[in-house]
Amino acid sequence: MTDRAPHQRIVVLTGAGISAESGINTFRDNGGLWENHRLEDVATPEAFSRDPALVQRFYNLRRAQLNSVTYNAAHKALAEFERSFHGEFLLVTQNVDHLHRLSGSQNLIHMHGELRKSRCTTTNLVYDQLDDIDVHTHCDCCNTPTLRPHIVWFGEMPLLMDDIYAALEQCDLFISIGTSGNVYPAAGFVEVANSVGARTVEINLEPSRGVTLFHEAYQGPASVAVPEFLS
Ligand code: BJW
Repeated sequence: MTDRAPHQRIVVLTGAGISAESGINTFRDNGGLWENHRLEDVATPEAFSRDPALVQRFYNLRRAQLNSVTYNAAHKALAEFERSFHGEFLLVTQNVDHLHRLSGSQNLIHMHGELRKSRCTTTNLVYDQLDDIDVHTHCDCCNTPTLRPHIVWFGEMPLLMDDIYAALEQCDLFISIGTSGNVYPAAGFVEVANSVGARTVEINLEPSRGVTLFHEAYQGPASVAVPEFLS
């Protein structure tokens, strides 16, 4: 980033594209996750009420996949940048994997939840969850089989939105990495950043659906384009 100096408050949004080179499928590309499952069958609260075993199986498989993947050069570049940056830095990820945390990112919001967590549907208490959940798994808080994946499904409110909007409303640089811009409210963050006069930058394999909303756009694999942009 040639003119890093003027930026004091940076918000970065990441999506599935940043983890693609770590071996985690994206959602909407060829071979993406939704190809084998209808969205409505697995990623809505209604789906979970209708067939909790199917939904748990889908997430158990994805949770297990996390054991064999690690972060790539794009995650690492963001973590290193955060460590060396003296202003305010917030990384908001739509991803439910743990690769940003593993690479050392600190000020991090998982707005769509985390695969390695579960939540009690009665008390809303959140638990670390490294193993499978099945429909009989009990939570510790009320000891009933009411655990669900700690994932934000369609129709549910993403997490920590007040904190995210507060950062966006003050940022002077917004960078969107590896997201197709299909899912709201994340797809609208660029407009909030634009409205406060921030510089807005997209880094993606191809121009996203909302590319024209950004001041600058760079195309390429995240593992190359992100370190290059941040250097
Ligand atoms: C690379 C690369 C490489 C590949 N390098 N790049 C009509 C209009 C507007 C909104 C709505 C509407 N109808 C319904 C809604 C709301 C709905 C929504 O947006 N629906 C759309 C489908 C239209 N949204 C919601 O329901 C959200 N809640 C909500 O809105 O609450 C109300 C509210 C209002 C206002 C403020 C606050 C709240 C909840 C959304 C929950 C999303 N959940 C999911 C599933 C999680 C569960 C799971 O993981 O199984 O989250 S959907 C799925 O999409 C997942 C992702 O986080 C999300 C975004 O996908 P992402 O990351 O962009 O992935 P892809 O695959 O789409 O794109 C990857 C990109 O990477 C591509 O562009 C590639 O080119 C690129 N790429 N390789 C760089 N190597």
